[in-house]
Amino acid sequence: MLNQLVCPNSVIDLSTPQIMGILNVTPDSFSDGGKFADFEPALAQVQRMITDGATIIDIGGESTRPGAEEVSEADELARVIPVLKAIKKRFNILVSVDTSKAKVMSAAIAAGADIINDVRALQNEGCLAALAASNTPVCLMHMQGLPRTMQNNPSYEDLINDIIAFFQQRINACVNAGISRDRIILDPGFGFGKTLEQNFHLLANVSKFSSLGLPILAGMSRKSMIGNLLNREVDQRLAGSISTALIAAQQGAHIIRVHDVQETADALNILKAVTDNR
Ligand code: PT1
Repeated sequence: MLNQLVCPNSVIDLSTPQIMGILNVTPDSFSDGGKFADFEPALAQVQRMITDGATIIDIGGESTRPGAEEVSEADELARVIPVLKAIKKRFNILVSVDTSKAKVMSAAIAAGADIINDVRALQNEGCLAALAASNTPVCLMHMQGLPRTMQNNPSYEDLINDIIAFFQQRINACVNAGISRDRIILDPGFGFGKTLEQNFHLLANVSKFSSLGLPILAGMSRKSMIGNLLNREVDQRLAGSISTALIAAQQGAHIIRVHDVQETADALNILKAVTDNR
């Protein structure tokens, strides 16, 4: 039974869907990256997400939304590691670090990261080795192309089967590198090289990924698939975001990555009451 995920210093209960709260660590979040007081707004946001029901906080220093440019290793380290340390010092909460760079992964693991979340599924140089040197779980996400150009004409032979084949290939690469299967989380990558119709086909078929026997993570919060379907700007996508979260959870997604933790927790608690009283 797929009921938990073992991290080096804790265990994540996966018997009900868990909320991963998104913490934005963009360059302008701090006036002067380094001084502890500069993290107070970020720490206040973490406190709120914990109170609202998040069990994992996801921090990332590289924007991966469509069109985004890559960021240097030095900039990413400077953005992520100090805030990670500050969070782990103040709170007893699991933290995942959203990165595709081996050096950032190693530094994050050394600084107490509980999960590595890689939208490039450990395909960059040195990443398999960085994870193999630890016991930290990793989320392998599917993306076609790279953020800057991924929305230019994405195409698949068969969307779901192509993603499953990609997962099998990356699971094999992990296991061959010494990362055991029970440390792997899978994410089909909503919005990463997929058309509007493909994103909704993916949402309709989240349950298919259960055949791989690993935890599933889904992230659709405030994304273009919601905005373009409903014709809503990014600050008007809450109802759409909650709806997608619930549809994924109902199909067995284990971890839902969201901005709006309190509202998503309410929706998931409604689902839990239905499930518990079936
Ligand atoms: C995700 C994810 C992520 N999404 C995981 N990590 C982002 N594991 C960052 C849009 O279409 O789904 N899973 N890390 C954010 N990326 C995007 C992509 C943001 C697309 C917005 C869009 O608007």
